[in-house]
Amino acid sequence: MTTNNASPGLGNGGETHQRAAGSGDVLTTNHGAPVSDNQNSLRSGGRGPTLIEDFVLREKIFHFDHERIPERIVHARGSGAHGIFEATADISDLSRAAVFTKGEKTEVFVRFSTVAGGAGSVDTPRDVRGFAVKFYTREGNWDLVGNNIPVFFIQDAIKFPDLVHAVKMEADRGYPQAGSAHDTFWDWASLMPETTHMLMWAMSDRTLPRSLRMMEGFGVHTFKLVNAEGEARFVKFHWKPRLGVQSTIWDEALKLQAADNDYHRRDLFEAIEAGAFPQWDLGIQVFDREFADAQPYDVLDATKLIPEEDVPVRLIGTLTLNRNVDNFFAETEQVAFLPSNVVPGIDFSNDPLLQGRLFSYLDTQKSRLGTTNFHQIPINAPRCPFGNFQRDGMMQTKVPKGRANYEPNSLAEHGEEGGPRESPARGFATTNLSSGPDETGGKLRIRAEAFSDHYSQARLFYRSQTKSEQAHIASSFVFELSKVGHLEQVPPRMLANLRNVDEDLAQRVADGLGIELPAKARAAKEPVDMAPSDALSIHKNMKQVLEGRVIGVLIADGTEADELKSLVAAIIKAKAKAVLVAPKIGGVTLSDGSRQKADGQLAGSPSQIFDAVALVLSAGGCSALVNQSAVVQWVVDAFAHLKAVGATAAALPLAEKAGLREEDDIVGLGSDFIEAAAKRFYDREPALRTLA
Ligand code: HDD
Repeated sequence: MTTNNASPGLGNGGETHQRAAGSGDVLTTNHGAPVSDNQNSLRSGGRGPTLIEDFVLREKIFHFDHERIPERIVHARGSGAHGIFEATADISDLSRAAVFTKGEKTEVFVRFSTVAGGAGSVDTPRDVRGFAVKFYTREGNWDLVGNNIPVFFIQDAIKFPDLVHAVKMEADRGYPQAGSAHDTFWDWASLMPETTHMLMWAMSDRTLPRSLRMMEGFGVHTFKLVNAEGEARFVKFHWKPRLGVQSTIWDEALKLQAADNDYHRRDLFEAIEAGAFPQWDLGIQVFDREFADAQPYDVLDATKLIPEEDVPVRLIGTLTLNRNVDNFFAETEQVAFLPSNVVPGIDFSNDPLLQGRLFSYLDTQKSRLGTTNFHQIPINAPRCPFGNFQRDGMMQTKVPKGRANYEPNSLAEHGEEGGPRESPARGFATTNLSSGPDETGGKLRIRAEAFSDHYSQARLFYRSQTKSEQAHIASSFVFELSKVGHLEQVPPRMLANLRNVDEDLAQRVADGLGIELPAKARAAKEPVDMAPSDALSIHKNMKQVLEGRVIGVLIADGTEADELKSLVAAIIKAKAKAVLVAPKIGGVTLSDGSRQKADGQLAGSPSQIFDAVALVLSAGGCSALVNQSAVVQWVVDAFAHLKAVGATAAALPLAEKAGLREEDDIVGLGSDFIEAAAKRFYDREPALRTLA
């Protein structure tokens, strides 16, 4: 058969022949010539000019000069890992896709990302997170390119460039990096009422994930599932993290940016390296045309979600990330996700945002990866055989044999290879599932009337939150809008929109900014009250388990050896990680005279990188530290970030110096601490900081 389907070495979980390139004994040029000296260029005499004939030097510098490729236009900063998806339910009545066959295991590559910042920006800005999954199924690659938020800013792909221009650094000054708290974003957003629902999510703690391992993921759009009989149903995809959803709070996120630029990337890498493989369940919400017609919103509108109370999420498989990348550039940077990558049994809907994405992602790879043959890069190549008559192009690495580069052909009748043929039975076919009126008609640049309600679901989201979550949303609006220079125009326009969401919210933000509440914006369609959905709240669904968390344990000379040992054992038993922090990285001398090495030095391990802290100090250790402001700040921050603070009796003077009260604010180091460390104490917050 004459195909271009060879994908060398890919059968073995992404093992590539490229990897071998750096592993020989002898250093060579890219063309294989052994190199005798990698320290000195070729020159005339010891101090004379360098010679142009030095091909070793020229090739090395030439290659280095071209090492960078354009970063992604959005989602430039990301972290990836390999894993396995296992289908756990029989949904053959819904979809014929092999990836969903019960028991089927499919290799995956997942890349998480922030949206606005450049590739070198930090991990913890207030931002939406990308959650892109490439399934290497036996019927081709399926890419589910989603976010950690189930809705989007806009309804139509034609607005995407405006959204991205507005949110990224401003065109003239080149700042701010990785954040929406600036004029152009809020200028644009306040003029686009359809962004309001997504803004509620963006201003909530959803955009401050504690860990990539503790985020939900969503396919966002309505897709279709198609079974073997060709029957189609609508579907929304969800990823549910086994560790539960957990977020940081704003002050903590800000301090994390200073403490560790790579906070999320490091956390993911270290968890996988330690064998604590992150897991998510894949869930589906399946519904038909009848359900869609009965809703007060349009299921083709990506600014809308379907409450889980209306259509429960059914779990159908498990994703486990179990292998870090070998090479960041080759894998995480070069991976190319395409929403247009679907497989038979999964189909698109008419969502106009999705339809635009089907073009954009294929197109952008040519500019980012430089060639139409980007699918041959090992991380992108299907792991199943693939072949067609597409030929040539830059960086073609396949060597198709024979004359068959067109179809139909009758070469096989003459004893030659004829090449692959189309397969109506096995191939992908677009399936008709009417999604309601206005699907056909004259050619018009219009939006359906059903897309015109921009506020009801924003209200639904806000009213489904706890008091503390609502306060965080109001405070985020205040923070972001206070960074806007055009204070007379932009915040009032935003407040006018917010009045359609919730009057109390609008008033709180106006008060927080210290400005008058403007008249309510005229709504294209009057919002309706939807029944609150508990599933939309993080706090109402928090899993209070220690698994996957990191506990900072402060030690000093004289720390009781047994106390430390039993605390660390209890933390490990609860499947969390204990990080020993000491004034010096070389460690401390414990009460029994033994030396204990530290995992982190105090100044380099501020308490914001931990989920809870324990002060395991002797009286001597405590008095040596109690007057050091950095140590006191360590405790102040942990408490202010609503974390459990545990202490030995001898460490109480330090906790008290940090303003904590023995009775109410400090826990002993036994089982109470293990239980408390799994929580966040949101009820503590109003006494600690002013929230809008
Ligand atoms: Fe997008 C990247 C998610 C709308 C155009 N997008 C990108 C990535 C994610 C998303 C997770 C990073 C993929 C990776 O890790 O490589 N994008 C979304 C979601 C959307 C969405 C959930 C709405 C539901 N995107 C969207 C629209 C357009 C784009 C409407 C264009 C019309 N997105 C792109 C892009 C990127 C991208 C410019 C940059 C790099 C890439 O595609 O491969 O083409």
